[in-house]
Amino acid sequence: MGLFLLDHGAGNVQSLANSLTKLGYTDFRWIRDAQDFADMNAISDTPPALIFPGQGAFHTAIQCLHAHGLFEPLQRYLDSGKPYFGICIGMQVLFASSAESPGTRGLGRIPCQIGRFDDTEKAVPHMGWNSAECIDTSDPTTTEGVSSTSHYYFVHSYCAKYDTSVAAAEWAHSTTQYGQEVFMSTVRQRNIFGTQFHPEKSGTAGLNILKTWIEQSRTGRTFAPPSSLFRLPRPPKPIDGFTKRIIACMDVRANDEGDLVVTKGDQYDVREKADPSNLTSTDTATLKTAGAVRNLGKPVALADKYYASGADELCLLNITSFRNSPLLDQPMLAVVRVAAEKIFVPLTIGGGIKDTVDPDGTRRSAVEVAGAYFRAGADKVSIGSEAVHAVEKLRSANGSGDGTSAIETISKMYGSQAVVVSIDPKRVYVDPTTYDGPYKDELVYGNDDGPENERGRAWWYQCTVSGGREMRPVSAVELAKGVQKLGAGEILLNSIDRDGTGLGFDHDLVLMIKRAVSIPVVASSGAGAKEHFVSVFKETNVESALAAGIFHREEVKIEDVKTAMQEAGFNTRAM
Ligand code: 1PR
Repeated sequence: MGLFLLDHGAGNVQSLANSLTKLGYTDFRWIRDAQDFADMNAISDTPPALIFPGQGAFHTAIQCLHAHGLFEPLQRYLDSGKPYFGICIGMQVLFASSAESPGTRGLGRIPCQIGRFDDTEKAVPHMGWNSAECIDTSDPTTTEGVSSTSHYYFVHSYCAKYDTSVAAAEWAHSTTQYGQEVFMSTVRQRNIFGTQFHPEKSGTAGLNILKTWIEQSRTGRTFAPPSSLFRLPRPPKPIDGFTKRIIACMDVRANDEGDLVVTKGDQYDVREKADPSNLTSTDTATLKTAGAVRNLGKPVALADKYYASGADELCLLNITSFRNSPLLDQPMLAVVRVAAEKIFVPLTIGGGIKDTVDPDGTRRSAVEVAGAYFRAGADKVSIGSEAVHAVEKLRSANGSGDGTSAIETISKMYGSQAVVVSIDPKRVYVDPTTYDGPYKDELVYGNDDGPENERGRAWWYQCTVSGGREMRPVSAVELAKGVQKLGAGEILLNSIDRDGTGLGFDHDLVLMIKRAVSIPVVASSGAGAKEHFVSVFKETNVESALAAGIFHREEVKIEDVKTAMQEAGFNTRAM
């Protein structure tokens, strides 16, 4: 069997290539234009099998298929009866149309329209790990390796609702519940199979699906005609398998020797401090390390370790990107490339996602910089300082984006699910009896049972840029609302006051931002114990929580956090 991957030009296809390499299928070829399709039979001495991976907007995918001359050859390929596996957008294009792009016609294989998730009672996009339950489990050769005891990684705002009264339900192979909505998580009929989730980002469970499909395609599938495949779909079981995500974050920068290391700050200060009470005039070792950048390990080795111990997602932040960071000189690109070859859960890369200029004077747009990270294997990019500047501009333009910000250009090209905004808020303490500033409605009052330095005080959350070095006249709430409007798909919510303190997440801040937006939020900064994860999930209903220091110093293991969450009744991802 010849294995082919369709690259329509606007998706992250590197992750799939890495997964296949990991599984030992290194002899795949890319299909990028009509000629590649025409050559398919000639260059393959055995029957072909085609995978179409991708993410992003429906109209972008269809437009790209047309623009590269791929639409008609793909239709003919599907007609030929040869095996096809569509992933995420590669599954959605099989449908007649999508509410995401009225007027754009899909491949029309599945006779219904893709709809949007309802965001009144849950965050949209549906981002994270969920279960998938096969409609018919009686014949193990038709499950394609999809197991109801596993979790798979989803990231999408539009879905094929599961409705047994319409003909499209014949295509349902497995269903998934998100909130109160049930949708088709996999479709299958004759030679065509598709997953709404990303098997290439779903750890071992996802790799198993890819392997099962390739092996079945290789040994020759027998495809029953549609009529005999049709079984009356039974009503889906109301199982909400959606899990809370645990994210391990690595702040990366060059140390004083020029080596790229994972560091970790206290309230964003990443340099070792000398404890004067321990210093003597002869204590040269302590004097030497004082002021040095803290070194907690190598980025790829740590990423590998966290993947193996069950992290649901990993985040790599280049924390010195506020300096000039030309695309040609981004050491993080190499880190991402190597990490993505070993890690099969989502990878977010942040720092320096902005318009930049190479040393030779070549201008690089933020979308080009992001594209370089996606091609290296990143799944999402995280934008910090530029997001603040974009919302300031949005405010001065009376709330309308002009389409030029990094958030807008990247989400248009790669989909909003690929754009995370990292917020670095810092508390501004005020006297509530005299405060007359614009953020009166956003004041928070310290609890009597909270940390000592907060009791009896009031504050609002001000946004910063350049890693907390500069305060900007924007509140965290204003920023969150603004970036959602501009097209961000997720918020990574840090807290400079809590970072590295181990006091627990800032629940007031998390609740405030959760209420302000309908996109998923990641609670970050301050985790000091496994109980802190349980309490932030219980008290704020946030979708995911991130920690750095306690994982790097091995004070708490990811496995321990997940056990505590299960004991508290939360769904967690099965490895
Ligand atoms: O502004 O788009 O170039 O992005 C820069 C990125 O680098 C931003 O995401 C910003 O948050 C991050 N950053 C910049 N300086 C620092 C610093 O620490 N000096 N790190 C920094 C932000 C915060 C979290 C940390 C959590 C959890 N780090 O990443 O991992 O607070 O820590 P904890 O569990 O140990 O408390 P741009």
